[in-house]
Amino acid sequence: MRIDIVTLFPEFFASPLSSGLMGKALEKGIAEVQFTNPRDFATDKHRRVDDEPYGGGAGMLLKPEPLFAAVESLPCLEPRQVILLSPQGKPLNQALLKELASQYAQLVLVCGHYEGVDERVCEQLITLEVSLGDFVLTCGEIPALALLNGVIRLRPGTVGKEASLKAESFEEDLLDYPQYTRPAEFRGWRVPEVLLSGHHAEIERWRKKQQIQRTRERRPDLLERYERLDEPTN
Ligand code: 4G4
Repeated sequence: MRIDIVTLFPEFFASPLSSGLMGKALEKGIAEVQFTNPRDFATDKHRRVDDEPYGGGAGMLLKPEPLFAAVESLPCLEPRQVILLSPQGKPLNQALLKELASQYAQLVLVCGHYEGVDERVCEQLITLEVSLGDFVLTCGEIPALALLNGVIRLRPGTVGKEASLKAESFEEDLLDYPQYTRPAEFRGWRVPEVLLSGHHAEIERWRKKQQIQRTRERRPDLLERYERLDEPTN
């Protein structure tokens, strides 16, 4: 899989892409990441990439020409998605990550800045707008990095089987169960006895119960979906 990042700040990605499991995965060739800077495609002598919004208003917008030129300079592997990270996008979740990690030969991640991007970019260059949630950041680089991390994590060979199974547990619409490691007692708090018992069936039952209880308390919206999808279809 090829992943292109279109960004005014490619240096922003250096450390996250070389650290930890992401670094290992990219070293192994699990995905090929390339950077393209729209500023390199600005044609005026000041190499401007931003301009004022028509109709007035605060702040600046990314101009369409350098963004179109940057994306159009890339090789095109089909099938591909050209993704803009923006608060107006489709909410990112584990199911969308799984689709992006498995269905495409190329992902182009476009990072917005200032107050946003010209609408003609969203409509004619972008094939999918994605949001990390209902909040605003100064730049698209941080959500792009989160999406990239979530996609690479799902590629075979990045993490053990364990983690991909966990991703599937999220697709079940339940939060994770509580986990403990040694010591068995820490500052007077003991690890639940069932986890020390070695009874695998009982441990599974306990974990499922914890997942449901936790989801009910923290994310009733998820639990509703879980219970609906669990019902017989007749
Ligand atoms: C595109 C349009 C994504 C990109 C406007 C990006 C939050 C998210 C940006 C902007 C972002 C998110 C400057 C508002 C960059 N903020 N929720 N900022 N803004 O995924």
